[in-house]
Amino acid sequence: MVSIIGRPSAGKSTFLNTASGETISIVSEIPQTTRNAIKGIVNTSLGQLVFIDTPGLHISDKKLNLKLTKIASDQIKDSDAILYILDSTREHGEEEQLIAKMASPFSDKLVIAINKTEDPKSNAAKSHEFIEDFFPDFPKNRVIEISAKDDVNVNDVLKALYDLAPEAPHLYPEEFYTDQEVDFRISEIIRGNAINRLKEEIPHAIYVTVDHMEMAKENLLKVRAAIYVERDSQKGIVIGKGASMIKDIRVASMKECRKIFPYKVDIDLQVKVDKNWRQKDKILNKILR
Ligand SMILES: Nc1nc2c(ncn2[C@@H]2O[C@H](COP(=O)(O)OP(=O)(O)OP(=O)(O)O)[C@@H](O)[C@H]2O)c(=O)[nH]1
Ligand SMILES: [Mg+2]
Repeated sequence: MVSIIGRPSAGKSTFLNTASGETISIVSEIPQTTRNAIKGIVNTSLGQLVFIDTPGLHISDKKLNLKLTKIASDQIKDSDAILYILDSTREHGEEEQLIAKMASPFSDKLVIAINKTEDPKSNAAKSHEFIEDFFPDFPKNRVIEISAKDDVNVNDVLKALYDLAPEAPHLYPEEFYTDQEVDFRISEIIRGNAINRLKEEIPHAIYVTVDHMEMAKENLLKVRAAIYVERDSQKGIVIGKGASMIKDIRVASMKECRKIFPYKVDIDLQVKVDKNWRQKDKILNKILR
């Protein structure tokens, strides 16, 4: 069991998708895209690694952020190894220091990946300095420069993790690449398509529910789902002019489902308002599993 940790937008979900060769976890430019501890399973000739993609750790005292941070910190203790991903295109500020401090007691089971090194803005030398400051005497072979997006050195990270992993029977059958239920995957696909089309404050203001699923035919799953926003004014933005935005989200989500499920998925998608849901424990407990 490997927990992936790092700041929001460091590339944790991108790493998981590249390592597994599947779209397990949604990726976007918007920080704090991942909200749940999502499992991705990687099987190679060396064995099985079960990754837990955690929400990016972010300093804030807002309820949603506190819950996200707790999800990540709970995972660290329970895992056999930790993959800490640093974004080498950004300054390593206070937030990064807090994560490094949180990870430092676990340096025996840690692999550090310096990500986005293919980007012209990358400053890997600075990242190495940062690592030397916070993890003195850390083994050099467990610090790896990568590009999660372009699949550079991702295999080397896997090898370093296999070296740390205990020998044990497989936790999942080899054909599994995630443990997510169908309804959760569909709701994440819809959320991913929504946040990648919406800008500014909207991505954080949405959550998605799948309210009903039914195999209508042998090869057709019918789904009723809803995108919730926080305010009436946001509803119009998600629906779009002449309902064009919601239609785009629906069609793209159905296409994506078609690629991963062995049947067609027909989605009936509505937009609803749940005022200030980010402050409601009941909703947070439902969507942050
Ligand atoms: N240039 C470059 N961009 C990357 C790389 N890996 C990820 N990104 C981009 O960084 C952004 C964030 O990626 P995610 O994988 O969603 O990051 P995350 O760490 O899972 O973020 P949260 O879930 O919000 O914590 C996306 O726009 C990715 O395309 C990389 O190797 N190089
Ligand atoms: Mg993520």
